[in-house]
Amino acid sequence: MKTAPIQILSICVCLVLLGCGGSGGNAACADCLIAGVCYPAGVTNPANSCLVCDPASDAAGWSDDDGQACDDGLFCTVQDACSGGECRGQPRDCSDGIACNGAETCDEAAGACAPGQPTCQAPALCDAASDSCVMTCTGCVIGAVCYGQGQPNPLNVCEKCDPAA
Ligand SMILES: [Ca+2]
Repeated sequence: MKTAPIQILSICVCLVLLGCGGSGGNAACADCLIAGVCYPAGVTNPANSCLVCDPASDAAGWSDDDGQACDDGLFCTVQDACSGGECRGQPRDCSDGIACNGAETCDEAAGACAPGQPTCQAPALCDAASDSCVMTCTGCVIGAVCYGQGQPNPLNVCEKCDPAA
């Protein structure tokens, strides 16, 4: 839908000088005139990095910038990319590779992977090193899982088992 040129002149706000006063189809805005603001081609939407000014596609609105890397701000997604004008990621794999301590899940609120429910029948413990159920543990018993001395926390490499501590 076209707006009368005199209105465009009065409401066109030039965010980036290069984008205004061109000789495109619109006398006041060479590239994209969106909600009264003139944007140069290639500029991304300040509110959504997956939308771009592409006058060849749409001179009066944002165009999808699919395939671009982006950041959806979520911990539980990885490899974020633009798709359909939105930033989407693949689910984060929280698995620690150990079966007997259960399946880890991703906790978006905590911004961390959360431990699973150990599968060994009490009083047996899940031995993290051998991934098997054991009756005795010489290291650290944490949440029904046995960790050997010096073994790192699968969910936090900055922590380790220290039975003396
Ligand atoms: Ca596991």
